[in-house]
Amino acid sequence: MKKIFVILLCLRCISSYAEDGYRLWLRYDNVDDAKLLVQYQHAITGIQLNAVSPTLQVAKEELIKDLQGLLDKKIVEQKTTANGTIVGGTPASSVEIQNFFSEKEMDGLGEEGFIIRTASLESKNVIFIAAKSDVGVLYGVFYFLRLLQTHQQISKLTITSIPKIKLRLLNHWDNLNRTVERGYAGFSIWNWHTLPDYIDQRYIDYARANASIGINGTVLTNVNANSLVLTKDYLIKVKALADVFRPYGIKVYLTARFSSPIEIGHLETADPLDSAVQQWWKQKADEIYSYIPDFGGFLVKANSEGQPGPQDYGRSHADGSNMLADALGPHNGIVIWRAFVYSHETPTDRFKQAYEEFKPLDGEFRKNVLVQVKNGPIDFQPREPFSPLFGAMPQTPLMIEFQITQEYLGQSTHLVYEASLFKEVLNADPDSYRDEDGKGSTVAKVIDGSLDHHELSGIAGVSNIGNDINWTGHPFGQANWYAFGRIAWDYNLSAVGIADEWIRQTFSNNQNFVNTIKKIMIASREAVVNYMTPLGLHHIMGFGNHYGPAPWYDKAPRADWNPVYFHRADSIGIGFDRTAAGSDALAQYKPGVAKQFENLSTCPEKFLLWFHHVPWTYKLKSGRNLWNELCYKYNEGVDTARWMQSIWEKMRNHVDAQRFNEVKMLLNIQVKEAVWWRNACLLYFQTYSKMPIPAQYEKPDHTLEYYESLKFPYAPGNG
Ligand code: GCW
Repeated sequence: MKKIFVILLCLRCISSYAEDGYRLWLRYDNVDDAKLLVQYQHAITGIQLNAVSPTLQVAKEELIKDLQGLLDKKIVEQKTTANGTIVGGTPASSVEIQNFFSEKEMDGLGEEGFIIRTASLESKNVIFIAAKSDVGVLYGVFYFLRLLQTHQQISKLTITSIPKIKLRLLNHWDNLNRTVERGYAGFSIWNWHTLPDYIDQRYIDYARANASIGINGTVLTNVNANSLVLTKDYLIKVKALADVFRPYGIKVYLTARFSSPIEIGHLETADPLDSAVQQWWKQKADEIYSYIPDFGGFLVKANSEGQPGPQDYGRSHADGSNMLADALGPHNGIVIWRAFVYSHETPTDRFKQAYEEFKPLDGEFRKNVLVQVKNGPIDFQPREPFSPLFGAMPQTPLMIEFQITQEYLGQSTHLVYEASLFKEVLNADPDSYRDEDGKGSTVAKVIDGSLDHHELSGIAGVSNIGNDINWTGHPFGQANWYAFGRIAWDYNLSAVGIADEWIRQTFSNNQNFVNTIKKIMIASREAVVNYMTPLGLHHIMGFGNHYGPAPWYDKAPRADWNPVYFHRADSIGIGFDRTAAGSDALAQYKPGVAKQFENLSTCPEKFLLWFHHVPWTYKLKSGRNLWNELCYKYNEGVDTARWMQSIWEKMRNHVDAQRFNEVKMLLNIQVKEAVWWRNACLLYFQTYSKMPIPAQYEKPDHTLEYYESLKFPYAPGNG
């Protein structure tokens, strides 16, 4: 007995000291504030949750297990309601809930919302976690657990929470051979080889983590798709994953390679207007639904970067997506068709191509098609203005696609908190965005369907998850996964507020620690913009692997893959003229936005070089000329990275040794690379500006030739 006790004690020591990050924000360790712990222990005496479905079973197990961890006491099931009972369920599973809540109140919660409320039931103080649907209860349970993990008061709770956006999806760019395109956290977590017979515990923990933040769908495979995943051998594996995820409210989606009828169906064409092709997809859909009755649908990248598509047959994106939509429609499946297209042949500004391609198709898509648009017009740069498509297709439900994986944001070695980026786009230009609708017509309201009255609505994040022990490579990468889910549920949450909850759950509730780390996280997004692409520079990274700076690069097989195409530096100035005098991309925005951006003096300086070719001597608001401002910004970025590094050093006592050291080493890399970006970019741009780097700034410690000579043949993420 004594021996067992000692072993248990040791296990606890290990788990509280050797933190490898695997537990994410779902740690549920003892509440370490003694006073609060006693309060919680009194407030919660047991649970009543009738586990009549797999989802309610999961909710109940989660509640029992996690409360036990948090409260350091055994959580019992109470047959009769007592003071401190948590009463969880739906009107169908719980008489108490059916009696207490009106039908109207429950209906108002929709398919996923929930209520958490302290109330008096037969003169006992209880805590209700109630929903109309089982998954709503699960979401409520996770929300409630979060309150305890973040040390909130729970004596008077009146919470009603309903997601604003219907489809909240992760997009995995995972290949069947387990490499991950733009994945920086190891290999794919889907072990296709051992599926369907072996269910890795990670699949279950993945589902828990997603459910805890309200993510309700996952696209398992890369948009650069492999048609094999649609063969029976793989569909059986997909079914096994769908079965694991179902209780957690997560639907499975697949990417559909447009040429599949040829590759695996042995047809001669994939023409969407060919009846044999249409029939093939119908049968394929029937087959998929025979395995996975709640299959979500297809995500498609077509006629983009070499992928096959309807244009190969002279058909439009609408023809292609509608054909798939017709196959999935009878099963309530949907098609998510990506607008990330730009063609080899088209010589126009790449910025303009998605809009030119898709805007004319507005109104031509089936009801079960969503068009998925990247947040910005180019490609997930550290900062992009919002895509003009968000104002241009009122008859089509548009999904927004963010990239959680940090392809252009330091990959998995830089601490960059992306909530600020997500929020910036979703809140974009409320006043001027849509003149006819006036104030408040934000991108978020396009996305949630409210502005144009769409039933379907969706938001996607390209996953940063891999099989690294801590899931995301960088311990702070977890915060971006977390923030994506939280914002997808409620885009009104603030970046600071989300950081606050994440830090408390992931590390510690120590107020000093929480406040300090929040500052780092919030500063980190602007820092990466500054040390990589200040003032609206974009797409100046290394070719292929997208690692490190390469503003000089001009050897890509197509012009619009070259950094020089985007920055256009010359002896006069730098930046891409997208006004009427240049590519006129600005004309794609509503007049209010276009007007603001086209005028050099009203264009926000953060977007300056996105829209203007600006003379080196042009005076900015700071009083500095453009060259000096560039020097200033690059140095500011480096300074912020160093500041983050020094602040983290002071946090040693608040963090377990393992994660402390991991973050410390990564911050060292981040600082090194920030310096590299600054030096390489300034030295290169200086060859055009011909102006000195002002004396107050650190001088580059290498030559431009040195930076240009660096090669990284095995940098990760190329898939
Ligand atoms: O950002 C670019 C990436 C490609 C990616 C593509 C896309 C999946 O560099 O790796 O391909 O965008 O979004 O389709």
